[in-house]
Amino acid sequence: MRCKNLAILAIILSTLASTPKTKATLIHDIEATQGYSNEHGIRLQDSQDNLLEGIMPVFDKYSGDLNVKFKLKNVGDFTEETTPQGFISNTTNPSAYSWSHNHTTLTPGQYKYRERNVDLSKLENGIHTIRVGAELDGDTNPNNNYRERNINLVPEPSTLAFLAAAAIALSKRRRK
Ligand SMILES: [Ca+2]
Repeated sequence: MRCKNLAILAIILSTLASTPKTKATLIHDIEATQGYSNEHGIRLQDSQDNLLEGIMPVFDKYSGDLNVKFKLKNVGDFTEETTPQGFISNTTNPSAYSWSHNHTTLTPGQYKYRERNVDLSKLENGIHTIRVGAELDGDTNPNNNYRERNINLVPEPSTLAFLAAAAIALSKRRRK
């Protein structure tokens, strides 16, 4: 009986050894890296190179360009070509501002940083969403291609002071 069991075991082991292993499926996948930089995969700096921290940093839109930087990585198995992009939207204007980077080639495992200085002075005051990343036809995991981050654009302090002074002056004139 024991010999029979051993014989069966030998057959099973032999069968397992001769079974061809399944080849790993090769995929196309690029990603805007989540772990990069100070918030949500997007690094924001003002014109004095100060990092804008927090979930929704406040940016004086007249104080100079906003530097938007992100990391694009090829986490798939093929060399890929893509054109990274950036978009800025708000509740009233979904395409308030956009830009494209140079055409980019990424070999498997390779990453590149992309950055753009953006003039925000023409945008409305208020909350905007910055979205950066890249499209890739046939991407196995399209959910990681873009990252988003919000920013609150405010008028320059001197404008606020001017408006406050004008309001006070108007109020005094009405009292006379
Ligand atoms: Ca992807």
